[in-house]
Amino acid sequence: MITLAAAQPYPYTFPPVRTALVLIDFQRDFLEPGGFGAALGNDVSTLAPSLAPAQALLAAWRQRGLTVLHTREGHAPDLRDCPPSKLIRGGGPLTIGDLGPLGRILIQGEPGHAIIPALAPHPGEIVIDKPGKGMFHRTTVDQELRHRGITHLMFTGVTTEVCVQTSMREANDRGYECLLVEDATDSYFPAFKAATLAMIRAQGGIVGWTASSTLILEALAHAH
Ligand code: C5J
Repeated sequence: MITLAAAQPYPYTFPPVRTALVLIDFQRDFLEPGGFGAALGNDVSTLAPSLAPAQALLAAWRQRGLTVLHTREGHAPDLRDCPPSKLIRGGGPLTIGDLGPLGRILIQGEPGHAIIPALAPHPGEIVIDKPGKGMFHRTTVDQELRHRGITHLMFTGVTTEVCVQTSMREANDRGYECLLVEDATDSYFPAFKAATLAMIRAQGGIVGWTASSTLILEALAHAH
């Protein structure tokens, strides 16, 4: 067991072999110009700071043979898994399924749907394709995690207040002990990221804990 004494709102204890590193939607569609995030009018450069901390955590998990879980938001090419309500959101010239500079927006198999090369999954890592914002909605992720004996989840990814927070809340309701890595997640709206971190820690950690990647990496390095 490892304890992060400086986690907020109070110390977080985790068993590394039962703790999955979760990387939410580090996809070209959210991080690069011409994708879904940009089509919604966002400045995608605001998501860049989280990449280096997420890479460092991924390397540490891989080095120790611990469980890694990647998610990708996207839809089948015929959009059968995309509710009409989601299709009409945004109001811009391009929507889900339309052809953009990164291929059809938010469609499985298109260039924009791929995870960025710096964080691309390795063979044996769990990859979950999800049609919604939350990773438990219409996926097998709960079975995959329970099958591996995972009880604790450390969340990274984009965007903080949308897919990351939704997935963390879903996991919290299912009994997983969840921690959001403060510097390994970003939002197009820095104020929304700050509010999400505050919401998670409030009321005695009502959704879970937060901690920096440095704190986690140092604790792992000193564990025996
Ligand atoms: C959004 C996500 N922001 N991955 N998706 O629509 O957070």
